[in-house]
Amino acid sequence: MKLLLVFGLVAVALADVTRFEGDKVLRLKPKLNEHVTFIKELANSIEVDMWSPESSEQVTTDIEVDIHIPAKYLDIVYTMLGQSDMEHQILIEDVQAAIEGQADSGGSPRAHSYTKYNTWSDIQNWMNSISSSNPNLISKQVIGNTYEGRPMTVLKLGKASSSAKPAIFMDCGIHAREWISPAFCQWFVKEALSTYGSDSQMTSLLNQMDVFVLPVFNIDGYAYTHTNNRMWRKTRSSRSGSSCVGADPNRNFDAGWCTLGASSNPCSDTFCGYSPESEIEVKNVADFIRRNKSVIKAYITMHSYSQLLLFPYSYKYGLAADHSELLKVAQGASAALQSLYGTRYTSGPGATTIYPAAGGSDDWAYDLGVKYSYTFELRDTGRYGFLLPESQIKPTCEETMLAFKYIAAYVQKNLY
Ligand code: DDK
Ligand code: ZN
Ligand code: ZN
Repeated sequence: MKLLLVFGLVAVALADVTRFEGDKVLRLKPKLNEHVTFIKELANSIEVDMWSPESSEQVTTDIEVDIHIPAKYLDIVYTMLGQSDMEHQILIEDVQAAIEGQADSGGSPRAHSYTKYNTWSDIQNWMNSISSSNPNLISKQVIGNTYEGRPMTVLKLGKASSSAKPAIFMDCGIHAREWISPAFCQWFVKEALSTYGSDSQMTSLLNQMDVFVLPVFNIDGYAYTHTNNRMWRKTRSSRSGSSCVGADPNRNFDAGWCTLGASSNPCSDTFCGYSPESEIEVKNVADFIRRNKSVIKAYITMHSYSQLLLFPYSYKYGLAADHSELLKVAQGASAALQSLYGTRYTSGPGATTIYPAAGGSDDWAYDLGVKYSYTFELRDTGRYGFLLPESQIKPTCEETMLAFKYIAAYVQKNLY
C-alpha cells in the first residue's frame, strides 16, 4: 500500500502538468485599428491563450477580447497596454486559484455526480450503468474510437419502436476545456429518464422521436484537461510534420473548410487540421450523421462560454435559406431559457453574432440537410469563462433544458 502510494506520487510528479499560478485573464476593449494590431502582435509574440475570440485572426474593433496571460508576461503586457491606451479590465486575478475554486468543497470526491465535472472514466462507468438500468429507453453504440483509442459512445434515448423514428442528434465536449458542456449532456440524459412518464412533453418527445447523445466528442482532449492542461481545446492527434499537437474539431468539418476564421498553422488553437475530417473524432461523427441522415431532423452542439444561441452560417456572411425560421426558434428557446433565472442569451447566425469560423459542425450538418442546426455557447459571459464553478452546473443545466425542450417541441411539431 505504502509502495503504491509512493509510485502514485512519483507518477504525479513526473506527469507534465501545466500550472497557472499568477496568470491572469484580461478583457481588452480595442477601439482603434492600432489596438487590434497590438492584440495580434501580442498573440504572435508571446504565448498567450485566447479565450474569446479563440484566435487572434478573429479580433476586430468593437468586440471584447478575453486573453489568458501567463504570469511571466504580465509586466510587459501591462507596459504595452499603458502605452497603447486601450481600455481593459481583469476578469480572473489568478487562473490557478480559479481552477482550484471550480470544484465544490466537500462531498465524496471520486464518484459520478450530475453537479460535478466528472472525469472521462467516471463518465464511461456512468454510461454503462445508466444504460443497463434503463434498457427500454436507452441503447448504447460505439461509433468509432478516438485518436488515442477511446471508444466514442452514443446513447440513443427513446421508446423502442418497430419503425424508424425521426431523431435529434446532440453532442457535447467538442472542445476539451468547455467542461460545462459534457455536464449538460449528462444532465440531459438524467432528466429525460427521470421525467419520461411524468412530464408530458418529454414523454411525447421520446415516444415519437429518438435523441442521440454523444456526451463527450473530444474525449482525448477532455482527458488531457483533467490530467495535464486545464486549458486544452483541441484534439490530441499528432503528425510527423509538426511538433504541435491537435486540431480544432470545430474547424475540421467539411463546410467552407479553412477558408475563414481558422488557422492552417498546426500550433494554433483554431488549426483546421490537415484536411476536412482529418480528425478521426470528426470523421466518426460525420459518418454517423451521414448514415442516419434520413432520420436526423435537428443537430445541437454544446459549447461555452458567451451565452449565445447560434445557427448557420459561420463560414460565410450569407444568410441560411431558413434564416427567419431558425432565428424565430432560437429567440423562442432563449426566452424559455431566460424565464427560469433571467440568464440572457443572444441569438443569431454565427458569422455576425460571434465571429466568422469555417469548418464548424453546425454549418456542415445544415448543408447536409439537417435544417434545425444550433450551437449553444453556455454560461457565463466571462466572469469565470471556462472555469465555471460547479455550483453553477445545476442552474445552467436547468435553464438549458428549457431551451432544448423548446427546440425539440418545435422540431416535433414541424417534422419534415
Ligand atoms: O468553435 C467556436 O469557436 C465557437 C464555440 Se467555442 C462556435 C463558433 C460558431 C459556430 C461555428 N460554426
Ligand atoms: Zn467550443
Ligand atoms: Zn466557445
